[in-house]
Amino acid sequence: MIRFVTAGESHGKALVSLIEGVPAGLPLLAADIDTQLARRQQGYGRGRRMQIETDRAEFLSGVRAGQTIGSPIAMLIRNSDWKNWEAIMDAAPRDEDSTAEGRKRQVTRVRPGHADLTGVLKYDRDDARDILERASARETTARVAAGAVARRLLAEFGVRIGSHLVHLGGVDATRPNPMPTDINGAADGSPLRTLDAAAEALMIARIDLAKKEGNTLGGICEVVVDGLPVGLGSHVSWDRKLDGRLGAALMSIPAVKGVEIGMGFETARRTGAEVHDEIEMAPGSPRTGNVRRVTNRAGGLEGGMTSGEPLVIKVAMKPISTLMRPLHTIDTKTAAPAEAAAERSDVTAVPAMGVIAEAMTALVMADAFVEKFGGDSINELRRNYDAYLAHIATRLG
Ligand code: EPS
Repeated sequence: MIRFVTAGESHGKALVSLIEGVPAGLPLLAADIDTQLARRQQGYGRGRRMQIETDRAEFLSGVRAGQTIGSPIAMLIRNSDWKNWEAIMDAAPRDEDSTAEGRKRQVTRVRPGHADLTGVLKYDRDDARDILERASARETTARVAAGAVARRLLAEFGVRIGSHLVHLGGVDATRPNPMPTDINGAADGSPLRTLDAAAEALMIARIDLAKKEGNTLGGICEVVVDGLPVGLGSHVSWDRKLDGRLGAALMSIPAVKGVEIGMGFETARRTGAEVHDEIEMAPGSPRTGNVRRVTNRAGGLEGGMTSGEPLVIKVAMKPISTLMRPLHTIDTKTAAPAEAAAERSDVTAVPAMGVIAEAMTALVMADAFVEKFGGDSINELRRNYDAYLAHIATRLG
């Protein structure tokens, strides 16, 4: 089983990512992680914080001489902004903590749509900073670091994960047909990670307008995974079905409010003949059992298992809840009406969300891969994988 946890506050000293269950013998370099961290930092519409940070991972454990050794892999990613926040965020008690005012930069004008208010009530805090420092997009850096390890594992077996932005702030992008084979190669060259240049120009204008108006924008990204073998996941129990596992992982990304697999919600509006993918033989495709689906409206999953067709998932993100022209709220210190807190904010982070969605997808699929093929080393995993493919290839035809 591959599992991971993250730790770290947005303006704390560092972020930590701990991933466990990765077999020994996987080639892994800090550059594999840093490449993905850099991709997450791109995207038109981010604020000044992104100019402060250049995220880099340092291995603390689990990797030796460029290979995993089977033990938990811990990674440290330092926050450059820490130097500006030490007095606010340091772990040791300070004199001002016992004064009536307390530490500076307290947040009590809680933001609608954010974890601020519910967090201070639930965790019994006076300063919403204790909540927002963790309920922050910054945490997703550590997810992308863990996801980069998962992605490296899947790459050993020819699995490729890409994403592109299909909607931003009311503007739809047209999906190219055919899709480029290297989706990220094309999408990463765009400031919004979209494959439709005309839509991109409109989206950029929307972002500029929202910035001027002190507003924020949401959007939708599509994740595509190629090269998966038939039969990851299972139909037999609710918690082994991949639709559910992917849904949970992707819905846990901050500000994500919806996930669709394949045709998603649209399937409910169509007839069976318009929804289900017809099956035909495809000799010479051992990875899929020598069959294929004529269409892929199911998005690569049938009965909670991979069909061998590309996995296609859409992930919807709401607009960021820090508005520079703030919404009405209350001050939790005085209970008086107030304008919500706003210091600096991103207008949108949807392009980055696509990279985070790739990471979460990689973690779920790497877990499903290790679950199916087992093995304490990459060599053992490969033997089991090859034996499965050799068997599957003899089943039909
Ligand atoms: C964030 C607010 C902004 C974002 C930040 C998440 O940071 P700051 O409050 O320092 O201006 O830029 O995102 C990141 C730093 C990141 O790495 O994604 C928030 O409140 O969630």
